[in-house]
Amino acid sequence: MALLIKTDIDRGNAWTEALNAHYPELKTYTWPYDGDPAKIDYALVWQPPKGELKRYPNLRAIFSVGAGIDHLASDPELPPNVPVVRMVEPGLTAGMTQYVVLSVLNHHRFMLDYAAQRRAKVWEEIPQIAAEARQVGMLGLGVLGRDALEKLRAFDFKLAGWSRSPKSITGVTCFHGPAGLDEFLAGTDILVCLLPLTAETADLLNRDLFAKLPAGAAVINVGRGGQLVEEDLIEALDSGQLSGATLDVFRQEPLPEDHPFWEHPRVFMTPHIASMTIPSSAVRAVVANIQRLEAGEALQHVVDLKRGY
Ligand code: NDP
Ligand code: OXD
Repeated sequence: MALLIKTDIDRGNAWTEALNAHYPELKTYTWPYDGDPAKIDYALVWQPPKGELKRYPNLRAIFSVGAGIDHLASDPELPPNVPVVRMVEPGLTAGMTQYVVLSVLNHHRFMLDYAAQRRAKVWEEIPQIAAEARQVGMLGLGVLGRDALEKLRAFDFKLAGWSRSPKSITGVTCFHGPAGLDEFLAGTDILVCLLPLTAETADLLNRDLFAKLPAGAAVINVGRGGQLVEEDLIEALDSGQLSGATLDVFRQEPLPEDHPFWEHPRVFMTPHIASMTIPSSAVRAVVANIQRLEAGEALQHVVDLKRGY
């Protein structure tokens, strides 16, 4: 039984160590792999080169290092009959919830304004708005969106969410489908995007959508860069329709040096770190799933590639 690891940055070693510690029977190889492709049973990958995974004829499952699987779904040569498993594990969820709560509070407490005032050496109070007078709206009520909303309840915001299928979540006004979007947006003061990137969600955060939010709303995008029309965001920020944006994901990553976001005073941004998979924690989810399959049980968190998530 062998697993091939292809991750970004230098997490290869951390994954190898974690897998060896939790599952010594599983042989691990790190990419690039020049052994016999037929020996590889499993792949644990982040952004593998297109066409790479079709080289392994005996793959039994492909595990995404991240929750998003757009990096796999966009491979036209992805082996069609191999299940793709997204990352669902408590560490990744906790990291995202921390980031979302932090970002919502940043906008709620006018931190972009206070940062600007500080640069200008201005000492001035901005009248505070009560949390219960603001609605946080979550695009995407999946594993990550729901956990963030649950933790946000502690602050007394009005909470709303939008998903593809109908949902019922205590304390959250739920909307769904294209027909439910406008009403959801009309009441949302701080919009968080935690949607997967699919044909339906690409370019969703655009001029028309911003115009449907109350004037002065804030936008937090932690889904995928392909969901945001960047020039429309700049226009909405410059006109005052939006008061600020927190961005963690971009159409091009790393963000090009000459991109206007770098200098924009109403943009707070981070380099796609909202939640990072930590091998020592996430290894349990991968090992448990392989053990399930080896025991003849069904894999958990297999994505529907036709749906795109
Ligand atoms: P899930 O698959 O658990 O949830 C996805 C949610 O999006 C579901 O509620 C789904 O609706 C909804 N959705 C999908 N398509 C549509 C649509 N067309 N219209 C309305 N709602 C839709 O995903 P996760 O919560 O685990 O992750 C969400 C995304 O977060 C990932 O795909 C990834 O892109 C991003 N992410 C970003 C990270 C970062 O560091 N920036 C880290 C981790 C994830 P329904 O419930 O009806 O199916
Ligand atoms: C993910 C990510 O999808 O880090 O997990 O973007």
